[in-house]
Amino acid sequence: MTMLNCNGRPLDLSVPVVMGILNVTPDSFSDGGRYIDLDTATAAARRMAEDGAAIIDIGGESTRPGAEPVSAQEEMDRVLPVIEALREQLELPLSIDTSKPEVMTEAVRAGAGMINDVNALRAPGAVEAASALSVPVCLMHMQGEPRTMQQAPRYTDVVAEVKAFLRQRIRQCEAAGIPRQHILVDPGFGFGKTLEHNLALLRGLSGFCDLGAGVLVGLSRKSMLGMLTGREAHERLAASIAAAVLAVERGAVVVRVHDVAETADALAVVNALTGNQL
Ligand code: 7PM
Repeated sequence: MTMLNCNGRPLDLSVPVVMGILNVTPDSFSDGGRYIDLDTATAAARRMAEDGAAIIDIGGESTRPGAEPVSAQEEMDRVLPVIEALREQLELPLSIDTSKPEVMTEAVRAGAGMINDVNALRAPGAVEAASALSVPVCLMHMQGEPRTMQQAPRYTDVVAEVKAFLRQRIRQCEAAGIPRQHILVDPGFGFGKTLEHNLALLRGLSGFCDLGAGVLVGLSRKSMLGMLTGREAHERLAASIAAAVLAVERGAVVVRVHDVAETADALAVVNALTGNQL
């Protein structure tokens, strides 16, 4: 797994790395209306690369709890220009955050080197599309759908159930020709989970390592950290770093974050003390 080939760009996962989040939705890099300001969006990505990101995750569909779905065309209009520009401007791999097979295909054609799917390639045609594209994929667990998933999340044993789901998705992907070395898994913090469920998953994260796929986590600024600290999203940096450090200590190899520089510094310290002498 250590070295991934992301559409011709290497991603070295022999040490834990930072994935920077680039949301290209009208509420982020908007020009005041419904269009994305390309220069502002690409400048943010260049900054994340300078700050130590190993990969940048580009998303044009809002997957937050309660979000309304957007069309494939709308998603492509948002992300493709950004991917095309960043492919030229940066050397690091880019990831496309989408659940739609047609967006996956066009994004990889434009230069994306990884597929990050909060729906774990469950959409019709998604596994086949990802397999044909020959890029690494991240399979995330979600209970329910974004619009309603936080209404009444229920599990008997959240760690066992999320793990069983990911094991089954890995099997489906392998059956469609995606090699296991190309698969990352993600317990999906906040996606159809209460605070107790999220804490159980973080506590039990090391158990996900024996799925035979690298573990990716997204904890940055999430509402579980708001519940623990009483802070608003923009005040959750310290909590986010603590969560990232704990996740890496429990075996995560990719941490998806908003605050790249600060998280990269934290991981530099963790990485210096990791291995057989921790
Ligand atoms: C509001 C609430 C806006 C939550 C955005 C979000 C993950 C992801 C997201 C994750 C993977 C966020 C989420 N979260 N992809 N996409 N793992 N693989 O905090 O945890 O960015 S959207």
